[in-house]
Amino acid sequence: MSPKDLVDRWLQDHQRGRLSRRELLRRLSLLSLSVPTIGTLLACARTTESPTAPSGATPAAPTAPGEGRTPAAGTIPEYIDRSKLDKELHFYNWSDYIDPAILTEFQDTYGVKVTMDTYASNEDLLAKLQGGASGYDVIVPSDYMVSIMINLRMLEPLDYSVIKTIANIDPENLKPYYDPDNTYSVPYMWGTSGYSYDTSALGDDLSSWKELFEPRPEVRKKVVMLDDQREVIGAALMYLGYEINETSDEALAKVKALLLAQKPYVLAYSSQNNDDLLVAGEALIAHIWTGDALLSAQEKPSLRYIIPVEGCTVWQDNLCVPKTAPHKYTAMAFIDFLNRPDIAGRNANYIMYGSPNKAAGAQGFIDQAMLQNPAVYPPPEVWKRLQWIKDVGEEGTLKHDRLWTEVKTA
Ligand code: N2P
Repeated sequence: MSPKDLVDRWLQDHQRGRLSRRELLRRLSLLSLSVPTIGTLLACARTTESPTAPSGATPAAPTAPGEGRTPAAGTIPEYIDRSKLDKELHFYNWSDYIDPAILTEFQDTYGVKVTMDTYASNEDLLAKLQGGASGYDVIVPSDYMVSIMINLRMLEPLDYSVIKTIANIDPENLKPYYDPDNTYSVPYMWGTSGYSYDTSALGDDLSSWKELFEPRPEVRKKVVMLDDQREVIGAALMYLGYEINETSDEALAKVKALLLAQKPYVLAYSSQNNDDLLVAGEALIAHIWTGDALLSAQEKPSLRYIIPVEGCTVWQDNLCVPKTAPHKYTAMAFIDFLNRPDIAGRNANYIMYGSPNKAAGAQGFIDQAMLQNPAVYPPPEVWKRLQWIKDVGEEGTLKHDRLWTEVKTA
């Protein structure tokens, strides 16, 4: 079967509901098609999907001055100097973390070819950059990784004469602890790291991390943990009653014992396939990020995402420009584009994460179902049990690295 026939068949399967959007995307990316080709294919696929755009064709007027920088689709804002735009941009992003049609739209509008590579953890991103990868223009580190990269002088100050759409970001999400003046980072998406489980197999009342760390017999070998050292160590620390940035030898010894005892029951440590394993029924419980949890629940409605009673991490991922970026001005223009309310809203609906873009919500670009979903936007009483991962310094990081290696290689 030719690649074109294969793609046609996948599109048909997708339109008939036999292939998820996520799986379609994954298969298309394996074919090494260019971003615009994938975008076009997905756009075709979408025309027959139920619309994700907000109901009511005309978005409401902006609610406050400063909110509402929404240039007409297909135009470059007047404050962007076109003569400074390069022909290409390299984007290094988490996997499944942008609607590919948005990349196509940027490419078509700005005449910039976007190439995207993906990573699965903050530590992978850091290692890649420290290993000498100098071609990336825009990266998406989480909160604590922004702190680490600022300290290592790896980030370029952002140019707010270009990123004017910063005005669309909720002040609540700006001036974060890790970059108090947003000198180096603009919030992209945020979420939590709880777990999803199959209610059809396990009932409705699971609530503790115990279900993963000391699983009941029917769940053994059906547990998936994120492949992420700060997330897994953090969850174990919380389960044991510590705070997630604890680095004392005593606490970490207990974490190690817990993770080693859990390991025989773990089917996989995976941040990219945890949702697929749940949907396929190979896993019954998985440590997971909000958006991946919601996307998999669309495919398998018996899946439920919870924030455990002991609490879990909350994080905010950010658009940043490495000091080594070859196309810095274009990187700033791309970040400006991603913060347009219509673009940010479409993106949040597609990847199903919490959006810091207040204007996108106010102008009706984020689905009501998302805005009202307590799994995406937790109520105040749940917020009380959320904790931010912080940079634990060189010594703390070394201890975490060692612990994680010991668990993974055991
Ligand atoms: C989405 C990646 C989420 C990022 N697959 C978690 N910080």
